[in-house]
Amino acid sequence: MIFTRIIFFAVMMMFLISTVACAHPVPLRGIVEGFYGDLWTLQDREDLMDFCREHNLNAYIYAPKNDPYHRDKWREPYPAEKMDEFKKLVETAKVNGVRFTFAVSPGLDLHYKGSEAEKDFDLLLYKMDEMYKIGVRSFAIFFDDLKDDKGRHHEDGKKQAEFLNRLQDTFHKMHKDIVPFITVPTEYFYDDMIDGNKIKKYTKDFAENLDEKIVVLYTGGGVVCPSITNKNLNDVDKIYDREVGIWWNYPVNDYTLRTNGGRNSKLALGPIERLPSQRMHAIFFNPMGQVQMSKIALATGAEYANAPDLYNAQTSWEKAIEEQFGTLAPAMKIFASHSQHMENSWAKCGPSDAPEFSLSANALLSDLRKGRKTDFTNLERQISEMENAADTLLARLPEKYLKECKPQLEQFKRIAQADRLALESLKAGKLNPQLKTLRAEIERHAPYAILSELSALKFIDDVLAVVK
Ligand code: 14T
Repeated sequence: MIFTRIIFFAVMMMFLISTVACAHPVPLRGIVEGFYGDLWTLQDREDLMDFCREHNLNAYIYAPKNDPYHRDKWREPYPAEKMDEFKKLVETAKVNGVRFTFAVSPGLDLHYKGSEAEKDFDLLLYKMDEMYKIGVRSFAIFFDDLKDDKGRHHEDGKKQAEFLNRLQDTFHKMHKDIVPFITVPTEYFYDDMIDGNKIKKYTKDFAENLDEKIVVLYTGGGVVCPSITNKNLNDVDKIYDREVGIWWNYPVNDYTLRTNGGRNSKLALGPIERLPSQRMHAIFFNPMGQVQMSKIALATGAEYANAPDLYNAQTSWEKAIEEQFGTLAPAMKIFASHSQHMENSWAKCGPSDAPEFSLSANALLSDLRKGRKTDFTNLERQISEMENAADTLLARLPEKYLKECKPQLEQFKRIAQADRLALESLKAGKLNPQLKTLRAEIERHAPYAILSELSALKFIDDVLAVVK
């Protein structure tokens, strides 16, 4: 009797698990090397292929904006030594179970009419055929970022779609074993596809004429945006009359200030979050130039893409850091928690930086303002942990990581030290003059390294505003 009950219970549980939270991986899931700035090296990419296998990611798109042969000089064929590199990479991808997609962005000056158009068509076909010869079976044509100085574009959706259809048809007649093309429209974020409640002409034309097999990627409501809901995704599925895919612009940081020796000043070290649980055709994460530091977000993205409805950003983030940093994980969690949120005038993505710190800091300041009993110990503990974390990481982080985050770690240490001086000044009711010097020092390094703007960094300025 008890035995049958156990069996019954087990079967019910399995049924519940399989219906309520069934893991349905996104069919195409991986990384798009699609950022501006210095390109990754062959070594970086091969390392990433390993990472993809380990994390069950099955796709990679080659689309670095600053590869001249990808965009600015797309008509020119790759030199022989570049083709050798591609050959190696395509083999590595295959060995690791990763679908390699070769992308071209011809939109800057592509011709759609007349003999010029025929020439362009043949050049593109030639370029793709060279890639076919070294084993590539998946291709993408991107039409993003074609706006002029006034933020307007002059693209014709119908012509683009017809061009793509014809290119795919012709290429498919040459090679039966290619998979459907992938594309990014010129209007690639939702707010740009609609005008009030009307679908804009370009998007309507592109969507209506595009071969139904072609995979369309879009970035969400904006280029870099905080979330995509199931409804958001559905709206775009409807426009394109297919299951579209997502090009997710996190942890990419190419839009933050670039004075850090060609690298960018803020690192996106948080988890992927706020993405749909509903079915989608594909998801590609656009990473940072800092390839190793990208792996925190990418590992969480992989968990998400493998089981969108089971995903928990916080636990996945902790697990990613533990796997990647071992004994240094506790220190890395503290540092990374201060460098998650990416925001400027047009971009916004990622969890708030160090929410616990800002909560404690704001509570402390408001207690002081209201003349209430204040507790300094909580913030004191957090600041000590920050200083220790910075020292530990600066001393013990392997070179491959340090190379990508040293300016930010040093800045983190300065901020923690300034936070300590700020707290002491608050306690004493009198400004420690060293705080101003250190604040100026932080400002001097800000173009190279920025973090915790609204949390640990803000606390310094908040204190400077109240203690004289
Ligand atoms: F293809 C698109 F989905 C896309 O995201 N395109 C670019 C991408 O290459 C870049 O890495 C990303 C983040 O900066 O955003 C797009 O590029 C932009 C978009 C802008 F609105 C760069 C500057 C902008 F002002």
